[in-house]
Amino acid sequence: MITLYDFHPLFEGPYPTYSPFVARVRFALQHKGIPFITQCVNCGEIQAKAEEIGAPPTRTRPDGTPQYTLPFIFDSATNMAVADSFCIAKYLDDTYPVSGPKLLPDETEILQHFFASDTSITPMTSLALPYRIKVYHKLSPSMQVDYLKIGFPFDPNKKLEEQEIAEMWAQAETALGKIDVIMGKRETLVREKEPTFADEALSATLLVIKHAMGAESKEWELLSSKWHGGRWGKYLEWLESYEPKFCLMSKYN
Ligand SMILES: N[C@@H](CCC(=O)N[C@@H](CS)C(=O)NCC(=O)O)C(=O)O
Repeated sequence: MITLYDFHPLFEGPYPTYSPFVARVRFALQHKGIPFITQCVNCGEIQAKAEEIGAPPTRTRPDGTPQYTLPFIFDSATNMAVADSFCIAKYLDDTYPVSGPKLLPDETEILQHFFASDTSITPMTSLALPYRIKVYHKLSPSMQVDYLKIGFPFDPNKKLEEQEIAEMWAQAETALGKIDVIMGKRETLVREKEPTFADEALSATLLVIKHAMGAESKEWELLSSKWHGGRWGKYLEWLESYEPKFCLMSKYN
């Protein structure tokens, strides 16, 4: 059985995680129909938990020390711990080749890696500050202290002006507009009718924007049903509801 290590869920719906990187892996496991359980980790416990299960660091801090990040998984069937969303998707393809769609077909792997680690995140970049402020205020006081120690530094009590939010929102529209132009009439990024890791990365970004603005907000309504012909709402819905044939599904727990 696979254990996925995630932050404590903060939002409603089938994908309540607040990390876009964990959301990709939740999509990946769900799309491949691989049963899994979730273990929640506080921001301050990431390194200790990773070291406990043998998950490697995913990058190096500016001071040269190793940095551990969520998501990571532990697979009791193989006794393997894997960190980093892309490496996890590759591990799932390699270890469970007949389960659900292949997320990283060989000839697409490098370009998918580039897209997932760069372009897929750009629609969220300008909204990262309001999102972090929102997440901060949903956490318990002790979790808030640890949350301020990860990611970029920010003032959780900063009041953003309407004009500032409008500008951030306009930047998100521009970033998504570039992806819209490149996708053209295609409904997916790689393969018709079946998700790949690139789709999971982009839809995780959309999901986090939905969390950031609120599923009922006028901003999300605009993005999901009006921007770029209303394609993004349908795209996210497809990725959220995709069920592989002949595979067991696993619920969030
Ligand atoms: N390349 C990693 C990035 C993961 C990442 O940045 N995770 C964040 C949470 S969204 C994290 O754990 N940050 C911990 C820290 O900054 O110390 C992946 O794709 O999994």
